Amino acid sequence: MSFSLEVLGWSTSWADTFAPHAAGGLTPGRVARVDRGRCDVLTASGPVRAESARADVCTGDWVALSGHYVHAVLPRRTALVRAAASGVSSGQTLAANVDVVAVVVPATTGVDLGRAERLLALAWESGARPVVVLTKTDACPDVGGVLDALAGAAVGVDVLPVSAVAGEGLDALTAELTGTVVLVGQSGVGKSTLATALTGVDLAVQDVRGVDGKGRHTTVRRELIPLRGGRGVLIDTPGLRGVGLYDASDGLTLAFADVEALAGGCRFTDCGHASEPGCAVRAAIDAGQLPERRLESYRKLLRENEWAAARTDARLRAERRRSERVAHRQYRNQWNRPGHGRR
Ligand SMILES: Nc1nc2c(ncn2[C@@H]2O[C@H](COP(=O)(O)OP(=O)(O)OP(=O)(O)O)[C@@H](O)[C@H]2O)c(=O)[nH]1
Ligand SMILES: [Mg+2]
Ligand SMILES: [Zn+2]
Repeated sequence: MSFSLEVLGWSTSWADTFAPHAAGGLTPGRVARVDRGRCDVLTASGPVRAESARADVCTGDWVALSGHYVHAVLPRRTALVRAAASGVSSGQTLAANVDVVAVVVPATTGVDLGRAERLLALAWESGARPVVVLTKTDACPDVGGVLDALAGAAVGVDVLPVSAVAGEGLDALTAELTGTVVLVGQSGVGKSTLATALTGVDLAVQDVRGVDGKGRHTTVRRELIPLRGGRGVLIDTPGLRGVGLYDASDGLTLAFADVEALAGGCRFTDCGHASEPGCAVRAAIDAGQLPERRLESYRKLLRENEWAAARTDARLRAERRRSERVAHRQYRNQWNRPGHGRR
């Protein structure tokens, strides 16, 4: 099985970036999946199982291969990054070089808008274009109501209802998806079922942890697969439980563009939208134009993001202190060596 690099997203601009590696006789390829120091790389002459232990590779990366060895990772143009597991103040890249981040939300009454907003902030921050995919519409008695609710949370973002089971909405969704598309969302929301419908590759049996008591397969690895019709590639991801924001202040501003626009009309530039006079945000809430929930959600995510940023700063400071101590010790040891007369 071989791939045209263009189908995988290769372009003249990637070729330019790759030029120095091409001059060195290296092969370009795109990382389809990563597991413990190895990865599957799709190249023009087929998939290559490559050694990547010393490279920081992620699904979606373009790499320069020297035989079966990842020699270099091309700089990422976009990246979907979340805060790594709690207690670690660093980011974890979920997918690299994506054009569209599809936030997958199941159609159920009482849809979790806060979770959608959090994922949309992450999606905006990546530099890719976010969309919301509302799955399982066949199982929801009030899709219209859910769409109305989502419209207030997914501001400036298309919301596309689909049912992979009934085969509804797939054409409209396909039309929106070009380039590299990543599906993100909680476990069980229907990402792999949708990915199977969009790629024709059965992702429910590809790389999953088997079937649980409810009769479903859980994805355990990120996987890049060409979309049907050569329009791009899809990355299916394991369900996200905790999605911490990581350095996502731009993403938050974009995800809450409606609140930001209103805030521009407040009398005070540092308005807290509490009880200040001339607060345009409060006025919109009082007039029923902005749900109070949305402002609260924005505040919560902003606080979380600031806290994460402070933690990152603290870690960087600690690292600097550590390296200063090491340098100091080396300096001292140098002077403590016999022959320096300072015992
Ligand atoms: N009714 C209905 N059920 C669906 C639809 N799509 C998926 N499901 C069901 O939802 C369950 C979970 O689907 P998956 O596609 O495995 O979900 P996932 O998001 O990939 O889950 P993880 O891999 O754990 O993250 C399965 O039992 C599917 O059959 C749909 O359009 N309608
Ligand atoms: Mg899955
Ligand atoms: Zn205000």
